[in-house]
Amino acid sequence: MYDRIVTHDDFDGVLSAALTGYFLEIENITFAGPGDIAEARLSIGGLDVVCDLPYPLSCGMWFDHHEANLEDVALRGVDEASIPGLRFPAPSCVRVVLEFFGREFEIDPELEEMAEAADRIDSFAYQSIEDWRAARPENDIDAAIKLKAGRPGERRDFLRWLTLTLMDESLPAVAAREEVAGRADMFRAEEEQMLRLIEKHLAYLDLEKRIVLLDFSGHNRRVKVLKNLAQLLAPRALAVLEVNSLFNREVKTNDLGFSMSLTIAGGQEAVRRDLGEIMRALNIGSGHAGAASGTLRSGSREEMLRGKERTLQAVLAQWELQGKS
Ligand SMILES: [Mn+2]
Repeated sequence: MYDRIVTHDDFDGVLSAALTGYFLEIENITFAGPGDIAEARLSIGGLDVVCDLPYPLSCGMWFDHHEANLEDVALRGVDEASIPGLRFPAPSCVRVVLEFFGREFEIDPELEEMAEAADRIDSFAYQSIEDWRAARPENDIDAAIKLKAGRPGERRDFLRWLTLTLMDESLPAVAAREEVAGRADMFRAEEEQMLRLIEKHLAYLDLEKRIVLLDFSGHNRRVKVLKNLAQLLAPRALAVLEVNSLFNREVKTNDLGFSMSLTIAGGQEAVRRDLGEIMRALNIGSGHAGAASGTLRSGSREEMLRGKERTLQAVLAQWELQGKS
């Protein structure tokens, strides 16, 4: 009935595809990002099962856990209940997939463990920094997925192999495979480099040092770091705010991207912050409570520099305001 799975190219997407493919006996997998769907860069039809991605123009079956994607479908006037598959807000898409197939098949404990791993990784739900960095099979697999380096097509081939292997083997068995361990080691070397770059730029937005500020807008080339790593250097910070220049192809523009996320400590604070609300209050973007982003467009370099300062102060003011309510 279905002959292909189109899934998100992250840990949750790979596991969602492995489970869906296992139950529906599909081995043809295509990987995509949310932007590929939003901009319709892929042709998707009635024979496709879509996992962990926004709803395309149409598809055969859809599994998702992102609340914003459900709201989008409602806004487009599509009757969500008429789409085969299952959607509900959950920490991971694997959770949704398992719930769906659990209605028809018996779910063994190994699959439940996969859902717990996907929940932790996709919602960044950790008790502490040690808990986040702990040696767990899922963390090795996640690291191997995140590695971007390699010849063209190498990552896609790896993701396809990984998905098929996860249909037959447990997380610990897959994590022990040489293909996974080798890529995980390479990713950890990349992480070390990111940490060094973060260390060089580490500053704070506020005097109390609750918000780490990583301003890469002085760079003439695109900077790619995982801002989550900043909390290894600033374990008591509650949030990380990253500022980047936006590039048009390889040309730096006067536009700035702001992205902000709560640290593990920030997620555990008694005063719950909503970063999406901060971006909306500034009218530069949106997001959810734990992570949000925005864009500031400027006509000149001077305007950009003034706009950046104004925006940083406004973010801090909104943060303080939320702390009082
Ligand atoms: Mn997901």
